[in-house]
Amino acid sequence: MQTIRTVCAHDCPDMCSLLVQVDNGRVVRIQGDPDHPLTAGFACGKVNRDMELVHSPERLTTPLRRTGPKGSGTFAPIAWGDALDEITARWKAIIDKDGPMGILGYAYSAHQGLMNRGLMNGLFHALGTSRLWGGTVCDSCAEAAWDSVVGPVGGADPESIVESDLVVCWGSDLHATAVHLWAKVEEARARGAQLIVIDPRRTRAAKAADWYLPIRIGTDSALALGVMHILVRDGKTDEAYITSHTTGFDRVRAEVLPRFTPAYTAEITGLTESDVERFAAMYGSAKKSFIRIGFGMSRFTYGGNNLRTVTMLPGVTGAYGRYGGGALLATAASFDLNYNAVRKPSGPVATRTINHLKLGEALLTLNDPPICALFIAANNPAVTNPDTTKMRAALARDDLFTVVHDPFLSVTAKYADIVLPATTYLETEDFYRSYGTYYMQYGNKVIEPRGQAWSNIRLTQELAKRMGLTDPVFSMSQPDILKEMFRGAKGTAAEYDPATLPTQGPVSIGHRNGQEFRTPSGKMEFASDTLPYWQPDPADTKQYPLQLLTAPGYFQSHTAFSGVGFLRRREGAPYAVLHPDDAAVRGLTDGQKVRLHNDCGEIGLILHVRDEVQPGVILVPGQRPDNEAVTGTVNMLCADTYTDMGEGATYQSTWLEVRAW
Ligand SMILES: Nc1nc2c(c(=O)[nH]1)N[C@H]1C(S)=C(S)[C@@H](COP(=O)(O)OP(=O)(O)OC[C@H]3O[C@@H](n4cnc5c(=O)[nH]c(N)nc54)[C@H](O)[C@@H]3O)O[C@H]1N2
Ligand SMILES: Nc1nc2c(c(=O)[nH]1)N[C@H]1C(S)=C(S)[C@@H](COP(=O)(O)OP(=O)(O)OC[C@H]3O[C@@H](n4cnc5c(=O)[nH]c(N)nc54)[C@H](O)[C@@H]3O)O[C@H]1N2
Ligand code: SF4
Ligand SMILES: [Mo]
Repeated sequence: MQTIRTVCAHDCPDMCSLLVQVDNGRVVRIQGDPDHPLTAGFACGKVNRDMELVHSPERLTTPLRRTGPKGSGTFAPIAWGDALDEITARWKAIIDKDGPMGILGYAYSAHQGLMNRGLMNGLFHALGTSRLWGGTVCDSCAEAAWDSVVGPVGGADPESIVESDLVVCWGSDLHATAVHLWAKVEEARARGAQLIVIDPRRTRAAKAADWYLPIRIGTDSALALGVMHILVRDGKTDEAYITSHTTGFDRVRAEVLPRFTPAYTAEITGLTESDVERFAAMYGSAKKSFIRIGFGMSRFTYGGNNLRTVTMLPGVTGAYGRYGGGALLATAASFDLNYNAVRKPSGPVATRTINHLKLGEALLTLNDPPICALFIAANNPAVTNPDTTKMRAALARDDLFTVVHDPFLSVTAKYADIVLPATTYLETEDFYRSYGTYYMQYGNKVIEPRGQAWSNIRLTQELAKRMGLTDPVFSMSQPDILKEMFRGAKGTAAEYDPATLPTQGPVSIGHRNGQEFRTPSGKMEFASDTLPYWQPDPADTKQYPLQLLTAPGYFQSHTAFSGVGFLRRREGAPYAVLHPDDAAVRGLTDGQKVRLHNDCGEIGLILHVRDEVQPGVILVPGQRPDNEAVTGTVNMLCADTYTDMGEGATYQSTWLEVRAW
């Protein structure tokens, strides 16, 4: 029996350090590393079952070539050499005929390792293919909104939360998406901090909070403005901080806040006037208020405005200046590593960029040249992209040569011409920096690849060689690539020696200096382009009565764990949650099969009737593959329209009706 330390590579802000026990080449136990201050000795309920993921009987073991229609999932095994010959021959033919822009290839976020993800994108960058603007399905709106206020820089250190006196968990279900931060919240509460949860769903975190505010979906900017109104009215603003560290507040104060009276705020948000008053009073009197902002509030037409307005609150009270206070959306922007060494080793400065959430649209409509070859690693857009019906129609194109690299036969892989078996993170070596904490860490390989699986790195380097690329990173070992990422690195990260990192365990670049602002003015900006506002969502045409709320599953993360039978059963059959009043008027009862439908499509799920959501809202947790549901998947109901900032996905600007199946 051997214990090996590695890093969890799943798309999760915690980026845990893990201790993995291996016996005879098999993973037998996974625990959290007690020497990582945030992991603090425990892994989440998904990852402590990752031996079932890595040894799942559903893993792909060999490359496959399609033998039936696209989408049918009928394949025959082929040899790696034959698969690679076919891929490179097809790519070279397209490049000869149309140039490299006829190809689109990418790796997305299911492997968070900087090399397993970055180097694969570097391959397509070097080839000069069309490029994916990844992440518009996730955080591009939230990031643009945050950056407009604070600049491209990380937020408050999650470890500082233990010194906070008021924690506001705003649009983020820490019980699902950041359990280790939750543990810190509990520590803060033990020292006297209050916890407020603001979420349209009565989440597990909400149930455990000191106070839960069941906000109406999509109205967060109104609440933030209402709070500012009261802080100004009651003289609770920190004028010295506002003057020295921020710009634009005078305009917000004069032109926006007068309208956001407690009564108007209550009317928009669905909260009571006294709740708005009480929240503002608590926020205004806290010295070190810490807001954990989640992406949930950004997934609407005006989601960017929602998130940026919430981001402004700590500027009004000066909490941004105090350790233990401020706001945290993400941290990744503060790791100033030389990412280009892997992501952009060579290749033209610009080619053609395709928005991730419009992938289906691009495959169906782009010309000059059309996209004739698609390569996807670590992403399952046939389930997780909005308008999955369009996405699948695009993947079904007969003249599209599609390669999917994945440990499992995902729904997307079923549309591929060639499927390549990928390793999981436990079978690779990589370097990680968290997006929700300030830790970086080198992750060791724990076991040899299962079956004939190849890591993203190995596949990238082999494809690069066959395509004639000569950039040195395509033939370097991981420790050597790491050195390239630190060449030209800046800030605190640059103080570490890449030669010693592989054996060093977790290291933090966190500090106690208060929020840094990387805006054009160098200050926190209340009015970058436009003033903050609240407006009703134009996607609500009043044709359908229920608004969609999507939230992470507790035992699933998108589709990444769908190969683990235990977790599938824990999560249960894909379901929708309706308030008892809405169920009663439709004559629907708990446990029955229902049909959710709108102009985009229809799906079949199991109904749960609970007051976990407010009337007028229907919650569908996670994005589950069709074969687990009665029929279909939630993104068949969502349009591929853009948010106001960052061209992100608007999953929740979706209205629908529900009927008995
Ligand atoms: N278990 C689990 N963990 C995960 C994931 C998962 O799917 N499952 N996904 C991972 C990934 S890729 C990401 S990006 C992160 C995302 O993690 P988070 O940033 O936490 O974001 P979301 O998943 O968008 O939603 C979080 C919460 O926002 C709430 N919400 C929705 N609309 C609104 C609104 O209008 N206002 C407010 N105040 N709240 C709202 C939802 O009810 C939900 O509780 O989590 C990661 N971790
Ligand atoms: N309705 C709705 N839709 C959403 C969201 C929502 O809140 N609501 N959230 C969005 C968000 S935040 C995100 S980030 C996206 C996530 O969307 P996806 O990126 O599609 O996430 P997964 O379903 O986890 O798919 C990742 C795939 O990568 C594979 N994989 C895992 N590890 C590796 C590896 O090491 N190498 C390779 N090659 N493959 C690997 C997994 O088996 C899986 O098939 O979904 C978005 N979709
Ligand atoms: S909490 Fe997140 S980082 Fe930690 S083990 Fe679970 S998925 Fe991995
Ligand atoms: Mo995400």
